Amino acid sequence: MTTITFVQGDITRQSADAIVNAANSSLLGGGGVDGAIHRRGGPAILADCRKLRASHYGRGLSTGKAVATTAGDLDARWVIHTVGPRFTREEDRSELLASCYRESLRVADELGARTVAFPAVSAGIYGWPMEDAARIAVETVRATDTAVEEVRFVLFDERAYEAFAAQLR
Ligand code: AR6
Repeated sequence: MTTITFVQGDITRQSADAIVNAANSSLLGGGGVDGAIHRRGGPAILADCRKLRASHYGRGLSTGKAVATTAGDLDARWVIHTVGPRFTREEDRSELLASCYRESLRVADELGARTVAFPAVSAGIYGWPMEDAARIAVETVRATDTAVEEVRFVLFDERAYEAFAAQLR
């Protein structure tokens, strides 16, 4: 039984077994939550990402996939990096966004993570409308069979928090 919780705040301040990063396929960092995770987590995360690139993801991590590294100095054991789709009105990429949540939980299960913190993947720089991003996130987690006991959505601002919390009502 997975409990879904919502908090407003900075995901890099959370304590959890795994913290999910809204990364890009290069795995080499970026802005938004990705930049924040690398800044606060320190260089060990990037070092792990570089190793993964060299060993498995020379062409980058595909959209909708997820992979784990150390969490460095964060209060977590792992960071799970997932690559959300960019939003576009020309094509429905919802399935790729849903895949980010499913794949992240699959990786969490492989690791044995019991608590996993997620940001609103794709809902920042990648432009996904927040209400739709929230619906896909919550519906997908609810429909996923996982041993993770707590999925915590960590929403950066009040608007994001409200959009996610509205999914419970
Ligand atoms: N804690 C929690 N949520 C945060 C934080 C934080 N510290 N910082 C931002 N958010 P984004 P994306 C929220 O842009 O849309 C990067 O350059 C933010 O307000 O981080 O998936 C990557 O390298 C928004 O609601 O990720 C990629 O190139 C949500 O996190 C690209 O951005 C996601 O916003 C990925 O874009």
